[in-house]
Amino acid sequence: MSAYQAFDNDKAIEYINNLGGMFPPDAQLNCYEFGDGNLNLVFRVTDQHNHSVILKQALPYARCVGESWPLTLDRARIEASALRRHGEVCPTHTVRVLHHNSEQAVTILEDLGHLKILRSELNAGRTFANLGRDVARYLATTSFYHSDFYLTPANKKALIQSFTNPELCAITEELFFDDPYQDTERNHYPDALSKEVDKLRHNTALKLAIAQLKQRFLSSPQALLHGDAHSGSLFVDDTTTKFIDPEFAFFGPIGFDLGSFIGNLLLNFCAQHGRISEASKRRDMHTYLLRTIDICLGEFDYQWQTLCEQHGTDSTLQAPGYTALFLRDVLQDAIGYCGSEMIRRTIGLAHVSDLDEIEDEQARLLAQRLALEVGEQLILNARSCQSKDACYQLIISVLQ
Ligand code: SR1
Ligand code: MG
Repeated sequence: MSAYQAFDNDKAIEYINNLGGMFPPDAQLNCYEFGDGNLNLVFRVTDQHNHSVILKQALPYARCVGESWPLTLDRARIEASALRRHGEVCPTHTVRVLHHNSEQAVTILEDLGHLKILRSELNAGRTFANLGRDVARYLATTSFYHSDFYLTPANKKALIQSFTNPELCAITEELFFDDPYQDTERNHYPDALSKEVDKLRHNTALKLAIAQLKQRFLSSPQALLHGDAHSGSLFVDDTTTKFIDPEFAFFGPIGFDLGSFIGNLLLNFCAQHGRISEASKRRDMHTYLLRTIDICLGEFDYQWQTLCEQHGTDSTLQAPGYTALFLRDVLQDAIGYCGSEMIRRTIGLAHVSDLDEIEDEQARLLAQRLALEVGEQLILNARSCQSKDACYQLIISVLQ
C-alpha cells in the first residue's frame, strides 16, 4: 500500500496485519468504524483477547460537510507530531501514539475506550474532581515547553515551520471570528434567536474585540497549542484525564486553548438550565463547573510560574515580574477566546450537543440566549481582568 486510499474495516485490518507488532502473530482481528467527529475516519481494531488499538485516518475532505470541503491530509502528520511532542512533556494527559504514516494519513493510538468523552459525561450531569487541575497541568506544561521561555529562538522557529497548519487554522479563523458576526450559509440557529444574533452583529465594541482576538490568533506564535481543546477532545474517568485530537495544532496564542476549554464548561453551565430540572441538583452541577474553572485558572497560573522559575532558559524573560505580566495577557486572551467559543458554538457551523440536545424547545432557547449573552460580556470585559481571580470574578458576574 503506498498511494493514499481511504480505509474500510477490511483495509484497516490488512494495514495492521502488514505492519506487524501491534498484536501477537496469532491474533484474529475485528474492526469497526465509529467516528462521529467532524473530520476523520476512526476504527477500533480488537483481537480475540480483547486487546485493542484505535486507527484514525484523515479523509481528504471535512467529513461533516462532505467532499465539497476539501481538506489537507497533512493534518494527520500535524496531529501525530503534536501528540508526540505534548506526550514527551506531559505523558499523563496525552493519548499515546503507537504508529504514524503520513502518506496514508493514518495514526494508530492507544485505545482509551475504558474512559468516557467529557462532553457526554457533563451532559449526563457527571463530575470529575481532578478535571480542572489536570487540564491546567496539560495546558501549562505543553505550552511552557514549547514557548520562548524554554526553547531556543532557533529551535522554536524551526518548530513553528513544521507546525504550520494553514488549512486547519483557516477553519478556526472563519468559524470562530468571521461567520458568527456575518450572514453566511454555514451558520445555523433557530429563527427565534435572530434578534440576539442581529444585536451581536451590530455591536461595534464587540466586533472590535473580536478583531483583536482574531489578530492575535493569526500572528502570535507563542507556543504549540492543541488547537481544539473542547470537551469532545477529552477522555476522562475519576482518576484519568487525556487529551486527544490535536489536528488543529499550531503555534498560536497560549490563551486560546485555555479559553476553549473554559468556554465549553460554560456552555455546559448554560445548558444545564435546560437539562437538570431539580433546582438543588442543578445548583450542584453549576457549583462543580465553576469550581473546576476556578481550579483550572489557579493551577494554570501556578504551574506556569513554577515552570518559569525552575526551567526558564531565557535570562531576559526572567526579569522579575515579567512572567506575571505575560500571564495576565494570556488570561485576558483566554477570557476573550472563551467568549468567542461560546458564541460560535451557539450560532455558527459546529454546535455542541450540550445545547442542541436540550429536549424542550423553550428551555433550549433560554440556554442558547444565555450562552450568547455570557460570551458577549466575556469578550467585552476580558481586558479589564488583571489577575486569575479577576477572571473568575468576571465569569461569576456575567452568569448572574
Ligand atoms: C469543519 S470542523 C468544525 C469544528 O470541528 C472541530 O472539532 C473544530 O472545533 C472545528 O471548528
Ligand atoms: Mg476533533
